[in-house]
Amino acid sequence: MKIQNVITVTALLMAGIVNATPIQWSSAIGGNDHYYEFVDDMFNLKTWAGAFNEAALRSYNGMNGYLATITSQSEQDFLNDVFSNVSSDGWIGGSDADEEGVWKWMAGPEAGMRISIEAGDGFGFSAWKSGEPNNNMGNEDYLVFGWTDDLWNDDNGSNKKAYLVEYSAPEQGGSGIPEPATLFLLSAGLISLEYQRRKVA
Ligand SMILES: [Ca+2]
Ligand SMILES: [Ca+2]
Repeated sequence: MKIQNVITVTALLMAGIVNATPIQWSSAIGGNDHYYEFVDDMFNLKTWAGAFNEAALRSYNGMNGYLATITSQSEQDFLNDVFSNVSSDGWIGGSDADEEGVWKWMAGPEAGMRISIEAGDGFGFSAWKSGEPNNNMGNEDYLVFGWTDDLWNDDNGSNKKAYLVEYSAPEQGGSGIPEPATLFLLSAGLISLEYQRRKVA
């Protein structure tokens, strides 16, 4: 192998997997004490549903992981600040797959909580890019955080490199078992993975 190729491969390997220690949004600075981890792995592309399932299987210091829910401007600002060096778009936990135009958080303590789609609609926080959500091609039901402009877009859910995990203690509502109503738990695959996790826990 040419030396140039070796250098290229080594650089790709070093750049390929960014898996830092989760970072806490501590109550000392007005946070919720949850931890956040940006999982960026070019060798393991994930659909939104795949990222949803992977996040639910992660844990940190006894806290359960889930695809992140960003429910306030201060939470959004904290994440923008902490992950300011991130350049990959990453899945977060919102979807309108159940009902077109009805955006909800699908995971974590806020599972089922509505997400605002326009100012004044009376629902929770959102940080959409201008013109989003646009349900482009009639087929965009999954929420992605765009780290170049720190704003959100609805996307068709196909493969991306990265996703954002949030961790919270069970008493904070961070159950490792997503809401039964959550469509994706009902897939045999996730039930099987959950079973395996319990066996090793
Ligand atoms: Ca959250
Ligand atoms: Ca869109």
